[in-house]
Amino acid sequence: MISLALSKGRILDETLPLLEAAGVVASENPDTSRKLIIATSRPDVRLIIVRATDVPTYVQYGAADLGVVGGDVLAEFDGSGLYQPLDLKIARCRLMVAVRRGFDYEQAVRSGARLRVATKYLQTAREHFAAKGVHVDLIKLYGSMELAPLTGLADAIVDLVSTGNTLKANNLVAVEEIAAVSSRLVVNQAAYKLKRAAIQPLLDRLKKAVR
Ligand code: PRT
Ligand code: MG
Repeated sequence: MISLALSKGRILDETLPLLEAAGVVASENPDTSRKLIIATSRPDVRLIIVRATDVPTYVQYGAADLGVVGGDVLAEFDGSGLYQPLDLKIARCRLMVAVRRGFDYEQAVRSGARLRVATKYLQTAREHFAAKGVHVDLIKLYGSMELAPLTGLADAIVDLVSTGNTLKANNLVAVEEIAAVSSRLVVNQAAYKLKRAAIQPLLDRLKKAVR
């Protein structure tokens, strides 16, 4: 049996067509089903539905053999034992620094003032500002980062942007790109060795589906 960990929402929505192209069809719609383990048209492949940030953990411990996870989540994950053999090029977005419209970010950076930055991406944000030589106080949030500059909690946020509509609706502007983000297939290293005969053909078909 091969288990593939996925999160509901955009990753699931964009992974299902790739899986179908690779010959794996979910036996029911995971978006509407309350089941957390979903069978597929392949008796040896099942889907496990977990929170996006939990995907690497399931794969690290081998509770799932494979997973689909955003590069943003992987960059923050400090576990080990994951192969990343394939960029699925789905759920694409950009990790950006954003501020309230009218806040002079360039000036704040030039002046050497300490910036307060709210984000759920502490590790990535820390590395980014350290590389730029900007002093920051990072504030960890778990969601709705856009609210932080509007309420005075922070001068800036580090968050994902896809259409830009959320920033616009909240009178924020992106001032810097940190990274382009897409979702990748991750594989438990031990499973890759032990179940190679089953995993490798699936990987090859997914690779084709991505192209
Ligand atoms: O939402 P939840 O708390 O349940 O979990 P999650 O946010 O971890 O999961 P989910 O499904 O929202 O995101 C899963 C993955 O999708 C992320 O890890 C990213 O790799 C990827 N992805 C792609 C995005 C976006 N695009 C995106 N736009 N994840 C989140 N967003 C959010 C962003 O944080 C911001 O609040 O959408 C808002 C901005 O969108 P636009 O279109 O208005 O710019
Ligand atoms: Mg979300």
